[in-house]
Amino acid sequence: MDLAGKTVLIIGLGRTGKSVARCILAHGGRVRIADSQADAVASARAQSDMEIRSDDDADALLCGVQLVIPSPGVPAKHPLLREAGQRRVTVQSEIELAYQLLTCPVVAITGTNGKSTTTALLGEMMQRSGQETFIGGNLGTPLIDAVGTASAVAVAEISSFQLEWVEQFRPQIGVFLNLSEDHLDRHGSFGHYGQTKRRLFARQRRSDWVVMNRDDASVQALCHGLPGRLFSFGWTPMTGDKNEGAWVGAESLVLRHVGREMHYAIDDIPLRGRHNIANVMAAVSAATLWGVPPAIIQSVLASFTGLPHRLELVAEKNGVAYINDSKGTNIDAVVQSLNSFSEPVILLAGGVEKGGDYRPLREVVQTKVKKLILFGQAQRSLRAALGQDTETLLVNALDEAVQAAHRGAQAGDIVLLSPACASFDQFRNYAHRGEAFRTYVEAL
Ligand code: UMA
Repeated sequence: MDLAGKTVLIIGLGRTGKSVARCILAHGGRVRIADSQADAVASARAQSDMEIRSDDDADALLCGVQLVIPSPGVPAKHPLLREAGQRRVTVQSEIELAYQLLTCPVVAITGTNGKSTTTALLGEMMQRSGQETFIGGNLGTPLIDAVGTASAVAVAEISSFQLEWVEQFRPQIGVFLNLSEDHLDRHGSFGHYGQTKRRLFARQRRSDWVVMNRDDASVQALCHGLPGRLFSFGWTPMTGDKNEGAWVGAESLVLRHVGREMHYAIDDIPLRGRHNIANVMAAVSAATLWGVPPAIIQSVLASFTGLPHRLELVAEKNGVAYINDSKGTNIDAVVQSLNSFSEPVILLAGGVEKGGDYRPLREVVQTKVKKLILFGQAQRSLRAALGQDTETLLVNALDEAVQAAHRGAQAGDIVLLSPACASFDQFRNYAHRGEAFRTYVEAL
């Protein structure tokens, strides 16, 4: 992709937009940026000599533009994207542009839950094997930041939002972790959400790998007919010596590849929950296919303690553990998190709904949750769906939720923030919500 002299319109002035702007300028292109937030536009204009405008004047914004890069948070129905389509201006996602400019191979991880943990784990394995490894994507640092670095490989978490405008994007290894209802407000239906995820693998070649969760029926169905080679992980052993894959044996994680069987101790992995063992299987599979030596894989497994905001122990007070799982932003993530505990749980949930069906939470709430404390916009729908299954309390905000949990908790209980919703009604993002939870807990 030759950007020299081209005028590129970036939609969104967040992390992605800023990184894309830097990259285009570095490649000799001209940048125009549009954002829907008037105050963000005004303050950015004051600090930059780039052309930054509000997003309401399509004619002015698209005039002379050869390429449009929407940020992941910008939906395909955005008027500027529709107008760009009518004018036949090329639209590409940030990861597509990054892929076209990168000189190193990409390993990409997608799925509904566990992406960040798997990306961080796999990235560390590759890094420790001595390869200069970029680790980022939806995880936080946009993939385009890898362009122009000395990275030998880029390991990227990829969301469905980032896959809406890809054409050539082709990871040498793509990992498909799982699929459950999420982002239906954006994608319209579960079917469309799944098909968008599938685009990560659509351009792979026969020599590339698809690492897939064979226990997930939706993932299996979507992997049917892909061009890459399949390598699967799951809970049940693979039968027949010739079948390659990863599974959990009596005492260890077993991986069979090119006639070798490798065994990894899993009892001492410091990650909580069955879902995390699936993430570990995925990371170990991809690392093995990449050629990371088994000794390095084992040593990373023994030392990896997980990421912030995912089942993160914040404090223990009077025998009560306070756990920050602010990244539990969809229903299945909360089911998995609750299933990680045998102790009684006081669950703090709420925020902005994403269009999923809360019923899959009912059984686990009945068996694990002694009290449900609900806050934010979704609190009434959550109460309608789950209120009959356990004692339920509605509060205005997270600080009140933490205080109410503290009053009702006994030694041996878990207070878990795992909201099942997005954070944007009361917080900047899930990390901001998790940090607020930590602050409120520390103040108890
Ligand atoms: N904006 C508009 N018009 C719109 C929507 C947004 O102008 O219609 C503007 C906003 O005013 C704001 C900017 O766009 O100024 C924000 O862009 P963005 O929402 O795409 O956010 P970024 O800061 O670029 O962060 C994005 C990802 N955000 C989303 O997908 C919503 C980050 O994932 C990611 O870490 C980052 O790129 C780097 O790759 C966050 C996320 O919530 C963590 N992801 C979802 C998830 O994990 O479930 C997919």
